[in-house]
Amino acid sequence: MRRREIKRVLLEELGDWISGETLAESLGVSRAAVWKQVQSLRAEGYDIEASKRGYRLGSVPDLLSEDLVGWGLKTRFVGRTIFIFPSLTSTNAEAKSIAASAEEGTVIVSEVQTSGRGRMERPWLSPPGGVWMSIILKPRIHPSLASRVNIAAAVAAARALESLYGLEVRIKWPNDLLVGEKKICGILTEMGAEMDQLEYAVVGIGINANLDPDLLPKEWGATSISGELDREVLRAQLIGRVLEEVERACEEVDGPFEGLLEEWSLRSGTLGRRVRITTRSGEFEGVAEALEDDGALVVRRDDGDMVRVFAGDCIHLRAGAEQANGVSVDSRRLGHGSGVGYL
Ligand code: BT5
Repeated sequence: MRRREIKRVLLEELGDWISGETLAESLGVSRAAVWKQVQSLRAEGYDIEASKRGYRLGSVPDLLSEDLVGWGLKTRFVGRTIFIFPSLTSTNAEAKSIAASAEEGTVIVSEVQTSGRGRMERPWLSPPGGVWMSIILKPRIHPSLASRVNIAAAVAAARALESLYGLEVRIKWPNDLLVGEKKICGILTEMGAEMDQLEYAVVGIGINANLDPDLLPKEWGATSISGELDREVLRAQLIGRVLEEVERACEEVDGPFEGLLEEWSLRSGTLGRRVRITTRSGEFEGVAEALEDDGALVVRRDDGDMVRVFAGDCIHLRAGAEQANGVSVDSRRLGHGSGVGYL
């Protein structure tokens, strides 16, 4: 506890000297006790200088701890309870096991996942250095609108990567974040529901933060933040920013949703693009035209038919003449009348 307190005070004064006496007094311990805790913080990797002027925290290591993630976190409920594990099979599995009774906003983070999952039971490789986390949300919405949570999470993660690192991130329907054509983040939202209300949504977010993209199979076309920036980032800070953005975006999930839908559309790398869609009932090509507020992607098939796709895979084909600039994001203009099929 004392170590945690000392860490908190040093973090608050990051880069500035604080005397041993002040530290000892404010924490009600002896100066010798402060020194002992400083030694063990150093052993954890904290760069703490000591001189006649006292102590100074020079830099923060890329460690994941509840207090580093929670430090300065500006949220009302998301991330107020955080559990960090050295290893889990999957943060989504852990989150689902406690979701029904957990407080809304509870977050599960793991340094590695031994059995990380993508959609349709596909594997999600989760070595050390990444951000693998799940957030338990409980929006008061009908289960048919659960995709809104996924849309909000994608926008939130994109905002976080852009605002912290200036990365130009595009959203690929339904749940990938890409830099260029390379996947940097995947999102898996799972839910529990009653007949007429969502009980919980577990939003699993995997971000390739500090990892060498060459460790991932080349055919996946993946990248990482450190690969793009050529430097490592502080994952605790990244998690904090994602949590803040998730809370902000989620405020819109059970209200008017047009704003988020529009932002998703503007950040989309899929709309206006020629795509190949694979669903359980088959495969077809066309041009992605719009996203609807239930998460459906509207695709204009080559025969002119409009198809609404709720679940499936989407491959971006060549960026050619079909790449529309300023695609209309008003999905209502498509209507629900004849010519619009469902998949
Ligand atoms: C996704 O699925 O993109 C959702 C991934 C969600 C991962 C998070 S991590 C925290 C939480 N806990 C979990 O167990 N999962 C969530 P999908 O669209 O189905 O993409 C899966 C495909 O992405 C795989 O078949 C691979 O081709 C590729 N892939 C696997 N690991 C990757 C990685 N680290 N980076 C980029 N691509 C990867």
